[in-house]
Amino acid sequence: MNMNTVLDSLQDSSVLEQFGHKLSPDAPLFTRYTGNPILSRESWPYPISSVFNAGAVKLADGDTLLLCRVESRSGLSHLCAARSANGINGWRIDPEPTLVANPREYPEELWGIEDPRITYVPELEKYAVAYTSFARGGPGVSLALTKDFKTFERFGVIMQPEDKDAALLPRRFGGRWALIHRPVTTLGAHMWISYSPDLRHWGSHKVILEARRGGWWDANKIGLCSPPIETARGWLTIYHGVRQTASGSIYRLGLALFDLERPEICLQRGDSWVFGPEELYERDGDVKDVVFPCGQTIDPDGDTVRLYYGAADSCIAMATGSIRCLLSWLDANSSPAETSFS
Ligand code: BMA
Repeated sequence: MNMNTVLDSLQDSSVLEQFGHKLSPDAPLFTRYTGNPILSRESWPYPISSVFNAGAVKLADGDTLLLCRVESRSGLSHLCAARSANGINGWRIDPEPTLVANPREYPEELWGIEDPRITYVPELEKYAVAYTSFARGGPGVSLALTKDFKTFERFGVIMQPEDKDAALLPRRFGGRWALIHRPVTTLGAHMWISYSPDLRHWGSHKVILEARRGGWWDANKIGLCSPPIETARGWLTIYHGVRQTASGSIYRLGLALFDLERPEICLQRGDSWVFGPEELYERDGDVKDVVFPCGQTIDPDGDTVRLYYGAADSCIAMATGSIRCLLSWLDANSSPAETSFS
């Protein structure tokens, strides 16, 4: 992908219009696939309760792989891989669970494993899967490496409870790996970054994005969605904000941009949400009013993002967006992080 060419044309509104995206704050930045949902309980080769919140990656052979959170009828979750040549239909789903909790060796997985985020790490020639492990102490962050999504090298819990919504960045910064995650501390439910020399020992923890307060759409609780997208201008990051209302919470998505070489620095943060529950499959289900992406793939044009998201904790849907348009929207609709009236 030639990101410079992409950015040269950023200011050219005709290019943006070609992609069907307008820059008005009200214009949708993501377009839902008309055949949504793309995967649901009925698609599964074995009995399940629901399938949602999938990590996503484009494999070397061109297939799209979704590592789906599957909730079985016990209520506990495991992960199951689905592969497709076009990333939309024709899914080949593993006939049995792909990665299951192993509480005997990893007691932090007693109540299942959830919400994987996948990062391909060129230095290791492996995929890193950061997922939520759930047990008596609450949710924590666990890590596993894999080459083929058949066998996994487990690292166990790398961030103790209460912590979730984690993804590894694909390369080192000053020799150290970087993990974005969302611990809940007395400070609140904010996004943090931590660094490690070996993927096992983590430190240099810093808050990188705070939940706003009061009436904001992303007040009190935010978290990383899919792994940040590397662009020439920085790490383009989709995060969720949880709005508490009298009739429950609403999970919506916002955008932020972090410095390419110092990913703890937030360069821009959007002033409003850019995607939220609207369609029936997002508004109604096991948990109402939830859109929850854990992964995306980028098309060969280097610009089109396919966002895979769990809808209402009941099925998996897909929406497309344009990296150029998302960055341009941030330019037009963000304030510096420190002046965000929180
Ligand atoms: C979050 C996570 C997600 C879930 C969402 C809505 O806290 O547990 O897995 O999709 O809540 O229920």
